[in-house]
Amino acid sequence: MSQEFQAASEEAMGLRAAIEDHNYRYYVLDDPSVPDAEYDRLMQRLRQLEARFPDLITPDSPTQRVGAMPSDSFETVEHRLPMLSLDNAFEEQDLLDFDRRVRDRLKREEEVVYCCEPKLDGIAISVWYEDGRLIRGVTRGDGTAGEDITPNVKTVANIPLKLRGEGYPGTLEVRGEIYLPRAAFDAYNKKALEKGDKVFVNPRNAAAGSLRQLDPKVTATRALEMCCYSVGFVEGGELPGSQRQILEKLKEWGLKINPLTERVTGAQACLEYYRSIMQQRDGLAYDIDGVVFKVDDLALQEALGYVSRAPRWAIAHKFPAQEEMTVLEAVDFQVGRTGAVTPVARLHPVFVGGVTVSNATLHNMDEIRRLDLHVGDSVVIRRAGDVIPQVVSVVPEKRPQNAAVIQRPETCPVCGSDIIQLEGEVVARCSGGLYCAAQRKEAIKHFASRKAMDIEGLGDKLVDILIEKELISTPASLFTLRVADIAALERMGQKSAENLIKALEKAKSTTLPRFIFGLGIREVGEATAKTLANHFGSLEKLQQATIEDLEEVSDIGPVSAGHIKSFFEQPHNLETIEELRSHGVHWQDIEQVSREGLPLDGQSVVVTGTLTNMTRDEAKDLLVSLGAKAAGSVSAKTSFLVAGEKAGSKLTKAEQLGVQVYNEEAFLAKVKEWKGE
Ligand code: 9MJ
Repeated sequence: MSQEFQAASEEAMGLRAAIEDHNYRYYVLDDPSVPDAEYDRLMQRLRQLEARFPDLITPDSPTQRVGAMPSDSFETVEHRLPMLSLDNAFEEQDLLDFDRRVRDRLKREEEVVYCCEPKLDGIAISVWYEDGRLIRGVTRGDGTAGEDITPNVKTVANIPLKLRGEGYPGTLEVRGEIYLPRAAFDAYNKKALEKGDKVFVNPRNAAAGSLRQLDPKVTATRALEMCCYSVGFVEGGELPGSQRQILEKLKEWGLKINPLTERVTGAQACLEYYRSIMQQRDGLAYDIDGVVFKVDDLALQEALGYVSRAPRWAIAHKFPAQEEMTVLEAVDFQVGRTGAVTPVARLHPVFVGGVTVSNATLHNMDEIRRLDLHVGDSVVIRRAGDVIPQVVSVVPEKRPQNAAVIQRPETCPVCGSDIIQLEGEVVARCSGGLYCAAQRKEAIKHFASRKAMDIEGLGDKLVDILIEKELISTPASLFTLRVADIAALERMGQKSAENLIKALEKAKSTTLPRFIFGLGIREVGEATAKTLANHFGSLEKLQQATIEDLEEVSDIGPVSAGHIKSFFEQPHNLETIEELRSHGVHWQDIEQVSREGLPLDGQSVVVTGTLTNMTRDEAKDLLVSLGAKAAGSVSAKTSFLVAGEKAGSKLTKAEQLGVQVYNEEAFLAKVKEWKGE
């Protein structure tokens, strides 16, 4: 036996064991530990070895059967016709080779017509209809036999229990994919997280888990859908002669087919279809992992026939994987503007979702515990669309012995201040405030940003450098910068230094809402800053506002009111504001319209619930134009409450406090009265 054969034999054995293991986890436990791309690679490698050394092929090699064993908790039924899988194309060349093989076999040079379909990433299912009535739903299983999950299939809302129209064969087996739309997946996981239940790593596992429920009532809650793509066993009737026409028939009979299905001519048109669907991928309501091309003409399909696992007349052209496996090399803790300490995964670089990823957010320590993440772990990374990369799971069997538990530091990695996590909060914060360079940096970046002071040319990188060189330390110190300081920095010339100083000069003339937003008070975003500016009219009035005054502002609740109050209680914040003013930062106060003489002068009002004749904001504007102050919450000082439909806690509170309540009708009548109409 050659040494090469011996090595190949050992490798094949290892691959088979690993693949069997993954199959078990995937099909039986609904809990795969590696991404599909990794599984595909193992299979691909095993096929390669077996092709090279055919003696290595064993009857039970995973390459010799279609899928994996069904679990024994449902009854196993044999498929009348096997449910085949599809060969994969990963590169454009693979697809061109496929088209070449098809034409060679058919001995024709003219181009072939293909039916092109998005490849849904769900669970393959066979659904039987007898005389138009659904009698059975079976999973694909190993392709030869699957599990009878009829009660569960019947809960899938878009599968008709009785076919529509006429002309369907007496016996009709329809095949397709059951999947969970992304929105339903997100909603399910959000709830599961809140309840402390197990979350699903992706929509396909959620669909699998939902279909394998022994209690169909549970399946019924999961918002599953089915999309059909072919027929299996047919008796007692005729079907049309092409894939595309069969799909149209299925649609007539009430079964969902994919609306993005297209009939095209030739391999180049297939590649165009592939590119077009890839562009639409992120905007679709469901996950797809590629497209499928099928020779459209059934007579040609028959002429082409099958190889053991798959038809010769179809191929799946896969998209680049959105999930990949890599190694977690370290976890760093980053400090944000408000001191929030966020763990960040440093990864061995991996190509996923079309880019190389080396960092992923881990959100907080709860997330690290939920994932049971250790440094050194192999992890599954998902990057879909423009969403930031996520760590979706750990591959436990790949954990090295020296894998380290991840602990949050006790003190800030940047300034050394204590890190504090308040009871009941998931976020831990550095207590250093503006003493902490990280928080200072973020505060300055926020202050300079477009929607705040809009200092052109002062990007994040430059702020980092200016802080590191100790040229600035607070937003106010920006205005002490001189051309020479900046020009001396690496990659900054005289010209860009002059431009920055000009931009700083220009930014000094600002508006009150921008200035308030730029201060970076917690929970005070752009919209709230505007509301505060309009309500109080000047920074002085805002600074002097009590919690009660603040809570009277529409949309300010007790939490934001508390943050605003404590911001203006910190001496260093007041110093920064004074300094900014002394450097010439200025704005115009907002003139407070005199309310004197208006019918609602001196009254504080609250609007809640849904109004039918106007929006809540329009009602508030109307009240303000009549001299009232529109507040966000009900207190003993509230003059009256306007309560629309579905009013909740504010109405209850008003009733408890004996505050006057108007429903919409009474309110509109009152408005007429106030206006003297
Ligand atoms: C999916 N998954 O969307 C097939 N598929 O056809 C489509 N799968 C298929 N076709 C024959 N659109 C076997 C599998």
